[in-house]
Amino acid sequence: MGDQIAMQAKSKLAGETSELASEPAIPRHELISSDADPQETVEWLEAWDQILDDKGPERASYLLNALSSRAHSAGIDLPPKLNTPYLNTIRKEDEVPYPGNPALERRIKNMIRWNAMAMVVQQNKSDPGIGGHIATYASLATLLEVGFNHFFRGSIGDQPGDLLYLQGHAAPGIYARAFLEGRISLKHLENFRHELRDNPGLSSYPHPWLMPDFWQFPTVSMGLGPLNAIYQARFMRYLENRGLLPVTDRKVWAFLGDGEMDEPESMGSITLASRERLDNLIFVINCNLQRLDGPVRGNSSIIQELEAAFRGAGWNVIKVIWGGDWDDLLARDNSGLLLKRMEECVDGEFQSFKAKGGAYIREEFFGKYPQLLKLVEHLSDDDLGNLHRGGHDPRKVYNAYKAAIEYEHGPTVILAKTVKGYGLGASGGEGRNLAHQSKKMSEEDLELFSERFGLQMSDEQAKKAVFYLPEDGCPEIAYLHERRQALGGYLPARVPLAEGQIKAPPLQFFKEQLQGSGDREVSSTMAYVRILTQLLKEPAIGPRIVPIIPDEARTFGMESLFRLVGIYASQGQLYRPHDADVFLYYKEAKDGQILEEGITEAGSMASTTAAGTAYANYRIDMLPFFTYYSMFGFQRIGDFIWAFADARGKGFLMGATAGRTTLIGEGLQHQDGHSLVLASTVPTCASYDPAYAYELAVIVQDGIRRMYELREDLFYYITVYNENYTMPPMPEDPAVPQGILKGIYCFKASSSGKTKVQLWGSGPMLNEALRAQQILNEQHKISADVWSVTSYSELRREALSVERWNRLHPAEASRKSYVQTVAENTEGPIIAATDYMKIVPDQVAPWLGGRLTSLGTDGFGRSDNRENLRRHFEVNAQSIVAAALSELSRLGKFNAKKAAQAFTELGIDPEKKDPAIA
Ligand SMILES: Cc1ncc(C[n+]2csc(CCOP(=O)(O)OP(=O)(O)O)c2C)c(N)n1
Ligand SMILES: [Mg+2]
Repeated sequence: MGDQIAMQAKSKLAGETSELASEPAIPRHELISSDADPQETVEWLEAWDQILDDKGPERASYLLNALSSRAHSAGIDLPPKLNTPYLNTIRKEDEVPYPGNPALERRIKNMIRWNAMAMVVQQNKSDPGIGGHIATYASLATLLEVGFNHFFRGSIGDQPGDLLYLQGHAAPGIYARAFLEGRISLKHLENFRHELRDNPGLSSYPHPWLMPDFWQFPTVSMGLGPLNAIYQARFMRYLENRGLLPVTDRKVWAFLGDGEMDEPESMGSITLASRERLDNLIFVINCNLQRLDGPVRGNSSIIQELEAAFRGAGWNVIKVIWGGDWDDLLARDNSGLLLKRMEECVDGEFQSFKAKGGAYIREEFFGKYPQLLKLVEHLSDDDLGNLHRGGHDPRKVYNAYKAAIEYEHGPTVILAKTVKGYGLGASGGEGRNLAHQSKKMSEEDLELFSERFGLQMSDEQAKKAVFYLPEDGCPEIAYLHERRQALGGYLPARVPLAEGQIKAPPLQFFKEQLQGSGDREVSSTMAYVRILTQLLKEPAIGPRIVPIIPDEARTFGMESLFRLVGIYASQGQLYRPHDADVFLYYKEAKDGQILEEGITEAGSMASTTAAGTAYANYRIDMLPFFTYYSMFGFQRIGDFIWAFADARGKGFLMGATAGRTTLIGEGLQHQDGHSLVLASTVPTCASYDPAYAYELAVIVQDGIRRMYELREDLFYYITVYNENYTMPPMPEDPAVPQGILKGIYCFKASSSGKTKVQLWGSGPMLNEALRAQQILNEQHKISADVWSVTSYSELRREALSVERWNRLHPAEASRKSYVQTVAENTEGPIIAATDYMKIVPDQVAPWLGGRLTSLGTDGFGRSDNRENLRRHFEVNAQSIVAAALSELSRLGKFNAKKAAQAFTELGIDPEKKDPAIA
């Protein structure tokens, strides 16, 4: 390829008119990449070297910049230089020696290597198919152990220490270390991936939900770790800049897979990290060149690709490619051919070198150039096979970490080249495409492994992959504890606040909402913004609130908050905003409170996660309110929300512009009729669909109480709409608040009448139910009770738990769920209307004895006004009336012919196309 370009360049320069003339023009920078006058080049380079020697790097760099500007003004398009040579970034001359006791550390690491492998191999012998991974940790061991022995801080003074995001598939290695530290028992190791036993074992991957004292961050779904780590580092600065957290040099370390970097979330926010100069953030990308199926970039170089992307984004990039045993070869190679060979090999070849061993490396790597063969003639094939990659050399890794923590201008990424399945042999998949899924090893490879890593055990023990149990008080274990104590404690560890720091205000605090809006028509979104504003102004709770918005504040009428509490901007406001003269100007401030994230729901959720788990990571209670377009929540970033739940996150997700018929005009992509369905799938998510301001106040007040005072691990999803109507005062019945929280209460009973029907409404559909109540009464003499259903999913959860109890206690008197009790005390068919899918009310159908008819918004949305949308989806008052008449007719309580006639008057077309498939 390079030669071809050079040839093309030469012929172009010579003005030849060959067939090349018809080919696309060669970019200028490729023309200048061929050396037309080597002698002249050498002279220039020597002159520059001289300046570097005499006047230092600053002057040398100045001159290069000046030349580059000159070239630019002469119209010469220099190639963007985002890559450095395929060498370690830190030169050998600049390295510091390895501190500590490398020999002891190596033995500790080898014990961990062995046990991490043994726990997976053993499990799969006794319980085939239980799974687990051995190859990921094998490639990562040195990268982690250097960190554990010298860098990762368990605490910083009285502050929590560094935050570690770990590759999920390397969990066995983390457990194996915790075992040596005495933090988990042998029984735990023996029951890896067997969590449901008398002696429960260890979870497959990092899950704070399952191991709440141990794991901090759920990472195993690829891409969550990198994005969450970036926003975590930013949130740390936010807390510091707002004076809520003392400034420390705590770091966020994120250990990531090279394959994982393909997830769009992984790299999607890297410019935020550099823009915010997050020097508290270190990415370590374990470049073992493989993912699950095969090479990450067989035909090119993942390290060079990542280097260019991160450098382009303004990160400090440190490449750790070659181990120390290459230093001598590089130093002795005067031809430059070794670097050339390193650079011309693609990752697929590097993988083969490791899979096929020393003789192959000699022939295929060094053998390409006779000079290189000569360079290694003193080395045996075994020596060549054992030439280390940088990520397996503690000294190289130590120097990279040291440089990373000392770098003060922004985030650092370390690109460490490793071998997937390092040391596991052919059966364990070392360097092979099957490495990721390998869970078993041959007896021969187990023996080789134990020999290679100097484990003191018999061949028989090795073949059985028994756990390595160091003796009490052996120097390795003493050293391991000594290092961790020097670094402030053990990691990972999750130590949440025992007692809450936020108290819910009394319900009366929200008297504005409880009193109703009088004649004023407002939306539930406006009511919510008032609630948020009141809370922000309340000194006892206000500063702990984190309003998070993905560029939609004006849509929701939240712009008054800009002025009230300011938008967080780490550099303050460096410009005078154009609207500075206006009261509600766009105020950015270093201690601003709002996280105005721009158009990233994923980033906003990552901020929500950092805020809603701050009680565990920083031991400070923070209360996020993440307000977003409801359509772009659960369905777009569901996996981040799932991880938030796993991390025991607290806070409020506010799905604004909710409802498939309430949000008008926007159409199919925007009208949300299913986020409540998706929300119901998350076990710790309490979702509500309130209609009125006082319902919202009751839910928010109780939510704060449960999450922050009672320390329950849950979060809330609440839909808020943009339809304006008068907000009634809260009914006087003292049972109403409990009904709101449980999910249903009677809002307006009928005056007694002979034929009865129950109308259930949620969100703005409650008003449609009230209109239907009137029509039924006035035109058909049917009396309808109207109920507000604030949460079908909460009703269902309670009903399921009661049903389960009944199932498990057949000999005892059966209990009744709340929804069943409510329904049994009423008469007639139940017509439920929702702006969400019919399956939302259907959640409680099993306990309603066939009485339920659900009207909902199944199908794709449309652009139109509310009236037409509600007619289209058959959820308007007329459709509710028609459904009531239809059900009563079938029960023989209403004349069917009259019902059909009423349909015509109501404007119902029985032959209309089903909106569910329209
Ligand atoms: C979102 C998501 N998709 C797919 C997977 C399944 N998966 C687990 S590990 C893996 C490959 C990981 O490769 P890499 O990131 O390079 O890590 P390595 O084990 O090589 O260090 C895949 C595809 C997952 N965990 N998450
Ligand atoms: Mg990989």
